[in-house]
Amino acid sequence: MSYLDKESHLGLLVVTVFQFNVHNAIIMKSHEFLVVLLSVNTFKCLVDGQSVPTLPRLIGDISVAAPAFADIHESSDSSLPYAERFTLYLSTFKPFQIKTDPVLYVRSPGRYLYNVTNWPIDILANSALWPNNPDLLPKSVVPGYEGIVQPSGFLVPGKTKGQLQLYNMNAAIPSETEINIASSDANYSYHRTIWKDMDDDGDLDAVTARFHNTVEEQNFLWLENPGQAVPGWTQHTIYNQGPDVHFRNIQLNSSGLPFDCFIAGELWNERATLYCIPLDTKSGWNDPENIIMRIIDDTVGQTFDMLLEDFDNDGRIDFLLTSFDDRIRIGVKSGSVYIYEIPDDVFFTINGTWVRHVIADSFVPGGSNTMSPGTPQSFYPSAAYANEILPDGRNHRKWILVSGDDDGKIYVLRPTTDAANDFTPYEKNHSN
Ligand SMILES: [Ca+2]
Ligand SMILES: [Ca+2]
Ligand SMILES: [Ca+2]
Repeated sequence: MSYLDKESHLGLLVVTVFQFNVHNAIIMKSHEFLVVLLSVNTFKCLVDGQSVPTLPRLIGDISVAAPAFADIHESSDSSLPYAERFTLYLSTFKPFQIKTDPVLYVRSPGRYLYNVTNWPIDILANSALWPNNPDLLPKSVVPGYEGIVQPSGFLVPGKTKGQLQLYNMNAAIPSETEINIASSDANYSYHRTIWKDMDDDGDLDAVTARFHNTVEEQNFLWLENPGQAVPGWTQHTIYNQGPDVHFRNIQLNSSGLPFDCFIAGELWNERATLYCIPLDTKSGWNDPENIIMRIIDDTVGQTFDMLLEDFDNDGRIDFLLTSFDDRIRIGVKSGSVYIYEIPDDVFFTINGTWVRHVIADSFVPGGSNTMSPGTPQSFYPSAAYANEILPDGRNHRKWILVSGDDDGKIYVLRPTTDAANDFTPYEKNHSN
């Protein structure tokens, strides 16, 4: 969610929905690229127990073949006019075609909020097999580069050789700046990159997770930033057979001591996990002896994506997880969105319980060997609502947008209260 039009406080939510069969790679139906607009004019303040309009208003949809992941990134160049700082990225993939899939982009999407039928969509590149979520490449990671890192690859035959491609979006022709920093490996699927200085030399390295040959191998690793725009960065393993798709970095405490941690949703191991090292160890993440691992939850099925944010505004970061339970719970297999309260002592089972709350459930995908829900994103429905201060001095709680993934819907999860420490289920609305 970004506020792309400052004058009228219009925001843009971009969601793609797609359906694929995890094991047989069968596309279930045709696809749409949906653009959803929210406005303060149509938004009404939420009141406990009172029915108020909550669905975002659809301003249009744009046909794109096989859309997959979408994201909007903001340039750090504050000299640009506000609307021109944003770029929208959209990855696509076609499982049955053993060839590369285009990544698309739209510059300054805020300029076209009232004219979605004429969006100037360009092809950024067509050199990756099964491109996944376009992650931010901030300025200063690689000299002269600011743009995206595009991870790719999946388990579908012919699409397993993924890459981590950097693009400098400030270049006149961004595709000409393409660099695959994971070019020195053979056959892995990548989904996420987090930029973090892993060797304490002052530059940001690429922390990522990957898998190979479906369930046979997963690696959590980092790629060493060589300080220049070159391919094939040196790879360092952090942990094997653990994180494989999505993860986040966070600082946590246990017994009053600070730890640097990654929380992971391990799709193939079907568990949410915690990996930590004591802060300020000299050898850091490069000495396996430093790493303490804990399973947070292995009872919720195929864990997928996550957020680490303070969802109830009590000053403590919470852990939101989407997961698809492949056991039959409600007559059919279904997925849920959970929020876990992160304990003070993350490694202890008595004082360190990760209290789990189901904030939305009954996500039922179509077909077999499918999943739902997918990627979550928090947002405020308007700038005015985001800036409003409650009587106790806190802000409103954020709403959560969730892709239904294989069920083809878009969901808005709205907290039914602004109270802290209250994780009763959110109001769940969907697009169709
Ligand atoms: Ca470094
Ligand atoms: Ca370095
Ligand atoms: Ca909290």
